[in-house]
Parts: sequence; structure tokens; C-alpha cells
Amino acid sequence: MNTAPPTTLTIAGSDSGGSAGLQADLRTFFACGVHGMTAVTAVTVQNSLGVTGVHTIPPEVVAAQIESVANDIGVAAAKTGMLATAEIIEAIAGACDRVGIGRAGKTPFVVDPVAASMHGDPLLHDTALDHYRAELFPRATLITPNLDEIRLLTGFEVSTRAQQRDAAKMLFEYGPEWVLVKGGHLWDDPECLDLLYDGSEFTEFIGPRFDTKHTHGSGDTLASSITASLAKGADMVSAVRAGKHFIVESVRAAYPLGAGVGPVTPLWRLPQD
Ligand code: PXL
Repeated sequence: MNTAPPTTLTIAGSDSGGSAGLQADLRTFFACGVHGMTAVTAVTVQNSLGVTGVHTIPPEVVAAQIESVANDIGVAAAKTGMLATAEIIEAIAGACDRVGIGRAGKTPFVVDPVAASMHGDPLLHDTALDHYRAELFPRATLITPNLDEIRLLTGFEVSTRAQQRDAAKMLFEYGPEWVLVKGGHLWDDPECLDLLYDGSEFTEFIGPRFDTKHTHGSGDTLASSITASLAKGADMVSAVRAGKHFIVESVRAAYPLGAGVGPVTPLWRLPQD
């Protein structure tokens, strides 16, 4: 009899183009050797050129998906992506508490505070930023903001590596156990520095900067590969190190799609015949 691999849950939106969102999360989970499950928050109408529609799922249905899979199958680690509205965030916080996902429970919880698509299309109501800070950050094992999200969440504009450290300290005050400040949007930096902070120590993860526009789904892929490692029992520094390697190779393997922006891909991990 086969045994199940570790189980992971993404609480995220659907990208009909298959590049970002829960589609990116599921293929990352698969490539990382874990069982992926989904609590869908929103259905986006989307292709390589951008998002033209968003249909949100009722908050109680989002909560029910989380509780359904957690109570039967169990969740070894969970992550969030596009959450769309304040009401959905509230419902997620309640459901996670009931099933032990997050700092108060035993299940690692990675919160990627997605606010907009890479084309700038909004994926979160403005009023919901408060809910990220108040409801999700204190429950998070790890938060993984990029520099645009940090500006929205704190008002602080990061333009140097030194300021990445200041931002990490600011975000830590909202209550997560760990903060990962992603430096991919620091365009003048010849490399990509991601900075991990636990309230006392910084750990730097440096990778190459690729000359490509095809990076759709990169944040989702990084957060879900870290989530997969946590589900397998890795400590946070090892999980982020593995995640950094995973995203670097997934950007290297990115391909064009449609007339716009193509996805990063974990296909490099799979046998090619
Ligand atoms: O990459 C962030 C993201 C998350 N979720 C959905 C998205 C995007 C970016 O486009 O469409 C559904």
C-alpha cells in the first residue's frame, strides 16, 4: 500500500491563464513531492496580458474548504495567495484558528500578501490591507512581501539593501514569526537579495537577476515551494534556502506565452523525454 506524501493547502485565487495563483501553487507542490489542496478565494478572468474580471467566492465557502480538507485529510503546511476582500480574510482567520493552522496551532502558515498582479491589476480591495496586518500577520509563521507590497502595507519605500533590513524590522512588529523581504523589485540591484528575519538575526539569500519579462507566478512559486519544505519538516532557514534555489531555477526555465508575459515553471524539476 502506498503512503500519502505530506499534505499542503493553498488558499488562493485561480488564474485562467494557468501562470500564477493556485495553478502555480499546485504545480509547485507537485514538483516538490507533496499533495496539494486548494481553498479557492476568487476566480480571475486572465491571460498573458492581464486580468479582465474577478469573481470572488463567498467567505463562508472559503472557510468551509479549509475546514473540510483539514478535518479529513489534514494539512501539514498552508499558504495564502490572492485573498481579494476583507471579508474573505476574516473568514480565513477564523477557519485557520479552528483547525490549528498558524502560530497558535501547529501547522506552519505562509502568508504571501498578494495585492496586485504583475500587470498592476488589483487582486485585493484597498480596505483589506488593514486585515492583512491585523488578522493574518500575527497568525503567520512566515510572511513573504515584495517591495511593492511593503510600500502598500507600511508606506515605506525600499530602494537599497539596507532599507530591506529596516522594512523587515517594521513588518516583524505586526507579529509574524519570520519575515522574508523579497528584493526582486529592487531593479538597480544586479542580484536578487531576499532577506529573512526572525526578530534577532538576518539571513541573506542571494540569487542571479535574469533578463526576462516572463516572471508571472514567481511570488506564488517561491511561497509554495517554501510551504512544501515546511510540510516535509524542514526548519525555516533550510526551507527558504530550498525555496530560493527552486525559484531561481523556475525563472531560468520561464517561457513566453500568448502576447504578454509568460510564467516561471517548475518543469525543470521533472524528467524531460
Ligand atoms: O502572482 C500573484 C497572483 C496570485 N494569484 C492570482 C494572480 C496573481 C498574479 O497575477 O492572478 C490569481
